[in-house]
Amino acid sequence: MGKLVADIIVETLQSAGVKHCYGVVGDTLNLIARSLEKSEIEWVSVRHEEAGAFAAQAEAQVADRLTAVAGSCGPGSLHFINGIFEANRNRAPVILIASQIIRDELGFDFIQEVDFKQVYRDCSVFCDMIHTPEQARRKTVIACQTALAKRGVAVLIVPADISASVVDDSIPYAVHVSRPVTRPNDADLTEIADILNKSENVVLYGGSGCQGAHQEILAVANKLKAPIAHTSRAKDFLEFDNPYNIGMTGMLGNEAGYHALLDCDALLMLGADFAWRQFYPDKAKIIQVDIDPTHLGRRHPIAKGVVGDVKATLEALLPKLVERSDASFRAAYVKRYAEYRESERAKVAVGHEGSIPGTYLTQVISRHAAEDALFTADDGTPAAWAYRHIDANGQRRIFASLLHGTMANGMPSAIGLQKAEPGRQVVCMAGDGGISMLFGDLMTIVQQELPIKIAVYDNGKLGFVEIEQKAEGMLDTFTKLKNPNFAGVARALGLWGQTVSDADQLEAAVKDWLAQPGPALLHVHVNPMQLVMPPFMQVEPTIGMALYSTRAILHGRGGDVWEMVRENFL
Ligand SMILES: Cc1ncc(C[n+]2csc(CCOP(=O)(O)OP(=O)(O)O)c2C)c(N)n1
Ligand SMILES: [Mg+2]
Repeated sequence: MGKLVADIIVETLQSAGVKHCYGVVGDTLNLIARSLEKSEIEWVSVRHEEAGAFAAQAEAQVADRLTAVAGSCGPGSLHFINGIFEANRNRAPVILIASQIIRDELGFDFIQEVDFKQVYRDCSVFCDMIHTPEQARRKTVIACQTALAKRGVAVLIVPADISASVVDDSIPYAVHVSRPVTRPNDADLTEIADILNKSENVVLYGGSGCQGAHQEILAVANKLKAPIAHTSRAKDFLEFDNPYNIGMTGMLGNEAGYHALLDCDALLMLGADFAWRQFYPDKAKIIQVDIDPTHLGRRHPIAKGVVGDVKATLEALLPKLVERSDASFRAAYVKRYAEYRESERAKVAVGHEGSIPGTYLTQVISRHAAEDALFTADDGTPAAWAYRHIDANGQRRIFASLLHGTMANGMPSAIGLQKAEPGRQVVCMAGDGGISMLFGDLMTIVQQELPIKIAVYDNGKLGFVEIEQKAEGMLDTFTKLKNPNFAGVARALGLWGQTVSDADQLEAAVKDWLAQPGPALLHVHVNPMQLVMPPFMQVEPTIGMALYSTRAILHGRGGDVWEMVRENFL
């Protein structure tokens, strides 16, 4: 008996583990929509496809399962693009069903014709069209399997006449996903152990590949008396219950993490692909362990690179390491980190005249949020504050756009997290620029009845960019935002909404906001001049700030300079 191709596609998605499909329906997608409606997959209508892709990648990451998005032909499926880049860079298994005009019209510049294969080639691990109805099951299977196995986005282009076809579907192609345990061979492990055993001061540097390897990393750090630095993406996995932690390096990092990496003799990089080359040591021997062979030595020259899961590799390496007794190197950096934390904590306080610095708001949120809360943070100052001031505890997770670096990721990613984890508290830290970019999807939150808690960090500007401009010695250019009362807008859309401008009222407002049973938006006027300070004072930004200050004063804006100095240094 024949079967409708739309049904075959949806059945295959379901068998591959898809629980939600995010998108906007339309013409070429209608038959697939009908099949989805009959299936166990839940359709989540979004207002902008980009938001759907952000949601899907967040769900795919937190639930570790394939998640779908689907769009109509032309602009419908094109709109996903930025979220698809985010998904693919985050190694989130996502499948995009990009419906297409009928095959007979392809290649003649038909209305809404877009060559999705060209468009999505650079942001996917699989991108192909179902060319004939007969290959529908096999191609959908291989799309799902590739997304899951290679961890990224599969784009499946489906012409409308193909979804409407009926074919014999008797060949049992099915999705197979295997999760092998990978570790380097014994000779490589011996070589690594030799380098580490002979080096005086060793630092461990963990990236997102350290998920699930907390115990093994601590065991290695214990034997080598090594401090543990980490990337932002590894904060969730390495900061908690870790007496050897020295925090992050990089622009969001701290001086202990930064200097330890530069001062060590051997650096053991574990599942870390940190992109900024200036933060790598030049004199140390670098050993890199990564599950992706293409990552080895691609940021900085290394002494030895091996392919493996961090957990399995360290388990096998441990017996080869010689236990040390001298922990003075580690102790020095752990102490430096503790002092940094203490001084940072002391700096984070109510601003002048009861104003609210973004850092202070973040600490208050961290104090009152649930122990197992899931956080999202918009690119911009919210992400910087989240990584510096949300306390990790092994249960909490932070999702920010660290690899793609896109604005507006926060609120829609929260949608995916809440769909995946209905019982957990989901908190979004949004920028005023970020939230406005995909504002329409606040309505998705209401329509889906998702109890997401959104804090809008309203500094009246594209703050992070303004900081960059000042560091380059520029006056702020095109960064001002004329904002509405976000709480009023939220209420008009059906969320709970409240505005806070006074630090005195912040604590109570945050508690009230987090206690709301439904979706709630807290609009907070934060200090507009707060700077994100790097872990060291570089010469260029310092000169840049001086130049900015001189120019601002010459343009009669001495008040702005005073405000900046007062918010950050006094
Ligand atoms: C889609 C996109 N457009 C532009 C940028 C450049 N950019 C990075 S951060 C930022 C400012 C974000 O402003 P806001 O959301 O208000 O956060 P703030 O830094 O002010 O707290 C901009 C414009 C980007 N990263 N992504
Ligand atoms: Mg802003």
